[in-house]
Amino acid sequence: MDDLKAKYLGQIADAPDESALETIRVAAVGKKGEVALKMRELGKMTPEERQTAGPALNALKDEINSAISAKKSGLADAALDERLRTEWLDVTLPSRPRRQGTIHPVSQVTEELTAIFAEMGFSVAEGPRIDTDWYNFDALNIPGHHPARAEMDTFYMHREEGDNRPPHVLRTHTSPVQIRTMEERGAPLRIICPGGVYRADYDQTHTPMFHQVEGLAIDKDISMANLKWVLEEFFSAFFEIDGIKTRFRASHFPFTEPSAEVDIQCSWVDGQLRIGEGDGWMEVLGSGMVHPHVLRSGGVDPDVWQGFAFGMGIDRIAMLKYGIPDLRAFFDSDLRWLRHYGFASLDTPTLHGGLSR
Ligand code: 2NL
Repeated sequence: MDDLKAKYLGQIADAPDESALETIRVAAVGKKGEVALKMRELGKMTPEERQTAGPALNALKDEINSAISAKKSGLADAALDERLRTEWLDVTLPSRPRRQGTIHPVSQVTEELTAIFAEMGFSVAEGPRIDTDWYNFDALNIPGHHPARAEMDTFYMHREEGDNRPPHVLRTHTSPVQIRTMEERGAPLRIICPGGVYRADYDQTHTPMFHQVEGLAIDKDISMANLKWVLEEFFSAFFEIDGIKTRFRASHFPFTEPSAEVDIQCSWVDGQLRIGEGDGWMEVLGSGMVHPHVLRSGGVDPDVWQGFAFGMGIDRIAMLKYGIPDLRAFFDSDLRWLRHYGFASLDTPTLHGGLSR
């Protein structure tokens, strides 16, 4: 028995790894191991022999088991020490470069104009991009037969045969949001409605989705004079040029009466456009006094209230401000192009840096 003990404790001490230890454990104290074989021999012994051999075998078994588990944890400690010695991490290494996005010019311009109109008391109203043809057309004094309805190249939502819900369209302007806001909040009201709008049109100056901002001011004594002041104030702040002049030309829209198209002062120097100087004019928006039918559609009494409204393309004024030649570049482009026009990474604060007058 002492031989057995010396043999196995020696093997355990020399075991190089856990799997060698396991082989030793099976051979020594496994079900068919050497200690078990010896225990089977107890039956052949005299009671006196058994009295000493039995406990001794049990003690041997315990001793081998505890030698194995001590060796096991010794091996694990050694393995960990080895890893700690060889594996290391240089926490001073620079991180991997990450691709950085930039704010989109349309988003930036939307935030810029929102800040300017906010200073003049206009809050932002938003609404659905899919709306009924009533909100998009009828409420705006554009009846079913009106050519504007066809001219706008409207996207209509699909309807199954027998689906009798009112027709829904992708909004062709943000005016339906103005109608909804009139219904919800009533007069007086000062809002702008920026957002995406849709028309089936695609060429150098048209994309099927583009961005518009409409403005609406309703009160008891709002006039075209207020409209002119608000717009000149806006353009001076937006283009960062004091005292930009505007020119109003008589026009026609179904939703305003009278209506005016508005130009801003500009000049061309060496083929380059300069906003706010010289004696040229650049058309930038449509506007007018809200038609009484439209006020009534929004639940506002035209015998008590009156207001001005205007609409302009955000993409277009972004192109003018940042000198971007092709509208399609906005929607089919990459970061190199945006950097070319000076749009900084998102983590560079640019937002209201350009608004000082
Ligand atoms: C244009 C013309 C315009 C409006 C939009 C409007 C909205 C309501 C009532 C009356 Cl709720 N008018 N919006 C008015 C005049 C012109 O847009 O050429 N936009 C680019």
